[in-house]
Amino acid sequence: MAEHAVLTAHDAAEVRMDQAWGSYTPEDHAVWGTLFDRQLRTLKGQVCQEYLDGLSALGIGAEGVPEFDRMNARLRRLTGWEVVAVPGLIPSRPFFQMLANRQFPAGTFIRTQEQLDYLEEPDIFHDVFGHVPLLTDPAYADYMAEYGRIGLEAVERKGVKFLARLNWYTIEFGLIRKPESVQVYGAGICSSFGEARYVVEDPSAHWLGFDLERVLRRGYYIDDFQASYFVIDRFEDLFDVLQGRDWPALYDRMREAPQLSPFEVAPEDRVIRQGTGDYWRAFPQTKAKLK
Ligand code: HBI
Ligand code: FE
Repeated sequence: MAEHAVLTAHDAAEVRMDQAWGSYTPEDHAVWGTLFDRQLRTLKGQVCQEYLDGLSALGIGAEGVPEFDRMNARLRRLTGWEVVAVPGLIPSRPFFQMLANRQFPAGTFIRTQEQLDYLEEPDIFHDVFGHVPLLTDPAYADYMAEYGRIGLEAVERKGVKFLARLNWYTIEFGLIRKPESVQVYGAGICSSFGEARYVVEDPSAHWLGFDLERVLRRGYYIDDFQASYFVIDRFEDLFDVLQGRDWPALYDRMREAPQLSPFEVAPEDRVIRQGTGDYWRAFPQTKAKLK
């Protein structure tokens, strides 16, 4: 699909495409297998059980790039979600519209052997290995659909910047506190070799108790590990905290409130773990701008 057509797309029908599973090469399937094996080893012991249950419920394994049609037959039965192939990042309106309709937009290209550790755009490994397994969990699946519904309204009320932060600190980089330990659930961590190790091994980052307004006010950098992570106790809490809000009034208030840096911890933050900050003191901060 022409780049222009995707960027101007106003609704989901215009961006969805066929996965063309038959066009993956043996190298593509081998890259998937390498990433899958390595990442599962890295995640064992620190990713939440709901994620691992989702991987196996959907039959996502190391043998090769998953076929959306086969995966969707199982996913639809579990939570009514389906994975839809799109050319890559799509405009906010169709993105939120698809989530509200329980359709997860996933890129179909896969990174090359040379790009194993980092790539700009989310590829099918990030989208499917990172995001899809938790869509089998009913509470998380409900949150994702509700997030889409609220996002659709946010497009009209200039709230997308705040919804992007909510996405970043939950769907992409969220942590969940279980009786035995704080564990990973965010797709950006689940699909990243480096960040999955950083979160667990490196004491630099702050772990803060999830609070909607602290999240909506906290910026983030897209091209480095996080300086702060937010921790929830249950996926149901994510859905519950979205209920009964006057979102336009909240966006106005968040625009007026001082924006929070990811590096700082304030008295209003519920600190679960105070980070040392060594990581970002050691490395000059990112070239990217604060989102
Ligand atoms: N498109 N395919 C795709 N995947 C995303 O995660 C995505 C997107 N478009 C917009 C977007 N995310 C963000 O702007 C939202 O998370 C706010
Ligand atoms: Fe993502």
